[in-house]
Order: sequence, then structure tokens, then C-alpha cells
Amino acid sequence: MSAAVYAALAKALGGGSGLLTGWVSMPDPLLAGLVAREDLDAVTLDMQHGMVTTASAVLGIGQVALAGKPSIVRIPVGDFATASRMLDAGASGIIAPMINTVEDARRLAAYTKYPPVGERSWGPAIALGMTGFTMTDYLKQANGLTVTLAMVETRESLAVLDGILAVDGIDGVFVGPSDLSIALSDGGEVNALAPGVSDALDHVLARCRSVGKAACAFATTAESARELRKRGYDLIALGNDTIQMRTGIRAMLGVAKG
Ligand code: 3PY
Ligand code: MG
Repeated sequence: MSAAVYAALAKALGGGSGLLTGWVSMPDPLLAGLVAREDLDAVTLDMQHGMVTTASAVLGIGQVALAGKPSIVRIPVGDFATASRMLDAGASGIIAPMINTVEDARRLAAYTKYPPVGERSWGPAIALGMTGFTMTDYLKQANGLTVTLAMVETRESLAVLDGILAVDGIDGVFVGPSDLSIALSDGGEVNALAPGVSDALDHVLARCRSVGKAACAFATTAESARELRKRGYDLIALGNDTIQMRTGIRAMLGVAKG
């Protein structure tokens, strides 16, 4: 991977960029490579709900790089050490779920940004070779060339949104509409398309815009991805591999069975 591919996500993100990321939850790195060859801006490997392990994420980042795309990794809840590790493995972005307090956001930034912004420990084992940077160049540039996104998917998170966005090293937020729908309905429903979620998406976009940080979200349908792009979202996940697999199978079955 070239430094240009590594930096592509950070460079393009912002100002209503409407980037689209694939989302891979199956652990086989070849699937990440397959998704990366579609007309997407990035591929996200999901270590939270997906079955992507540390080893398969590292290999998946390599496959995505071979296809000339940047990788993003969604880490498990609170597993900030894995965020550092995935950046060391060449990920260009980190999505951290359930960032519910300003302290959570500070910890996330600490593990993903080098001093003076954060406390990321030195050791970009694979990223260094992938980018071709000298150690000094990597140290100086990695904070700006990688993207740290805090997930907003609870009432608590919405309540402290401005505080999260004010944390140096947090480049933007990523809305999880399904968890947010559960939270806003007090456990009553999971409905990423609920009106309350839509209002929250508007609110998040406005707050991000006001401080020049990225507004990102997961789309469960193609229509909602298009709608989020129209609203001015900067990065949108276009469903995920399991949604796409089931949709594709059902569509083919529907035709085959008449
Ligand atoms: C959510 O919708 O809650 C997500 O985390 C998207 O993957
Ligand atoms: Mg979620």
C-alpha cells in the first residue's frame, strides 16, 4: 500500500464528503479483499459484532490494501488497546462503539494518537512498511493521516456529544442507528429507521458541522445510505456483508422460485 492509499480516508473525509465504506463481519480476509474491489471508498472490519479476530483483521487490512483501499477497524467495546494494534497493522481509521462519556472519548484518543495529542505507544509494525514512511515521518504524520471515530448510539452519548467532539484527537462521530433506536425507545424496538433516530442524525450532523468534525453513520438500507449522503454525512457504511448476502440470496430465490 502506498502512503497515498493510507492517507486517502483522512484526506477525503469532511465537508459532506459522502464516502461509502463496505463493512465486513466474516473473518476470512479474502472477503475483505473482495469487498474492497467494489466501488467503495474504504472497507471496515468489524471486531465488535463481526467475527473478525485480531489475526484475520491484520490479514484483511493487507487484502484491502492490495485492492488499493484504506481499512477501518471497529474495535470491541472498551478495547482501546486493540485500536492501537490495528493502527500498527495499517488501519487508516478506528471506529469505537459505545463511547458514552467524555472520559471514554479521551481514552480512545489517547490510544489512537501519538503525543502530544494522545499516548499511543510506538510500534507501527506493519503500517511503517505499508506507508514507506521513515519512523520520524510516521510519528509526525500518523495523527493526521488516521481517523478516530467515536460511536454515538446511546442517550448518554447524545447528551455529552459536544464534550466528545471537543476532545482533541477525536476526528468525528459515527452513529449506530440500531443501538440508538433501542436506547431511544427504552428497549422497546430495534428500528434504525425510527423517526427519533432520524432527528438524532440531524442533530449529530449539525453539532459536527459546527466544530468542523466528521459526521458518519451506519446505513441498514441502500435508501438510507443515499439519504444520509444527501443530508451531508461524511462517511456512511453501506450495510454489511451479512445483510448483502441475505438480500442477494433472497432476491435470487424470489426470482428462481417465481
Ligand atoms: C448500530 O446501529 O448500533 C451499530 O452499531 C451499527 O453497526
Ligand atoms: Mg451499535
